[in-house]
Amino acid sequence: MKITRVEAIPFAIPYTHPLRFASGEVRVAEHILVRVHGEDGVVGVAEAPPRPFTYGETQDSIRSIVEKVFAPQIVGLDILDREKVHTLLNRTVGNPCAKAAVDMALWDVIGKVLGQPVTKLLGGYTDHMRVSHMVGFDTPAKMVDVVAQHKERYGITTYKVKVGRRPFTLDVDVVRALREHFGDTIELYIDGNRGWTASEAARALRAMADLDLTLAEELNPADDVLGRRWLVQQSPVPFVADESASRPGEVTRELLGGSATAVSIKTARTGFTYSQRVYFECESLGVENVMGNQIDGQVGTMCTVVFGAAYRGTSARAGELSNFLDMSDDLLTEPLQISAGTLAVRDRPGTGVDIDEDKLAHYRQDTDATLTI
Ligand code: MUC
Ligand code: MG
Repeated sequence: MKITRVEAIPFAIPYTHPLRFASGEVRVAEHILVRVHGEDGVVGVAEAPPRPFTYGETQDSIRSIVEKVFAPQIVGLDILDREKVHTLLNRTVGNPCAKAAVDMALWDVIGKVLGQPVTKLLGGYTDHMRVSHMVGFDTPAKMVDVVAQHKERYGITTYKVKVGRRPFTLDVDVVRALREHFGDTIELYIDGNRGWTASEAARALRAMADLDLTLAEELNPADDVLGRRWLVQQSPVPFVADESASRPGEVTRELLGGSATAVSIKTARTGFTYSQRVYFECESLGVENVMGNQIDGQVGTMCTVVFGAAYRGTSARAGELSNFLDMSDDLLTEPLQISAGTLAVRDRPGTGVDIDEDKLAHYRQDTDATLTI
């Protein structure tokens, strides 16, 4: 079956609780819905969340590269010729979220055509994941409130706390307040989004030594090559590469260079195809993974759990699957449900999401229909 058409539809949905972190802030989900059409009217969907502060992509750049460069390259190819598709996409450097969305929408088409859930085509290890919730910058009292609400309402017991502020004691106070309030009923780990220097991060880790953190992510810039290695050597917990390892080659470089000891896999930037390559690479090297969140909406979150549930290693830890809860609405006919701290995959062909066309019509921003392919 051939690919007949690729659409890139910009939409905007406000957050009820904006997320603030060291490298930026998200108040409105200004994402792109990518649809890949196959013959016989089969349509696959995926979501691209632009993160200019991480990859340099914007909503306009994603839309433009998908419509003007990627669509003409892949229309006419067979849906199973994924290596040809990626060879063509990789003629353009960068643009990870745009490429990932095309890849995942294509996998959705493949699953629908084969009548199989994509999670089974990928690996089929389990049908759900435990959920980890990301908590953005705020005061200790407000962050305790956020955790209390998510624990009570959704049963979530793993939390990633955003750190990287100055002075670092602002964040240490938050983590301490969370540990004191919730005791050992929650798992806590931290993500600095490159906000601290190596020496600030080292002091912060020492100040939190008694707080039983399980992971530390991107506490300082990976470009501070020697500072990063020095920090990783003294980290008492696995040091997670997130934005510093957004493709397989970077994963190799960061791990072999001693600049990370665990890797965040984000389907939003490596799709299913390259997330598989990152996962297999980590598995071969004996390196742990966490399924990360690119502040995804529900389409993107479903893709994350579809991938994470597919493998033993990616489902071992709680995945970051809940930040869509902070959005005022979404695009699915059946919204995702987190209960007892878990999110399940759906036993249906493809990735298991159906777009509510009325909602898409309401939130889409391309009123000029001539701009879509
Ligand atoms: C994360 O893990 O860093 C925040 C910025 C970004 O690029 O992703 C999010 C979450
Ligand atoms: Mg991160």
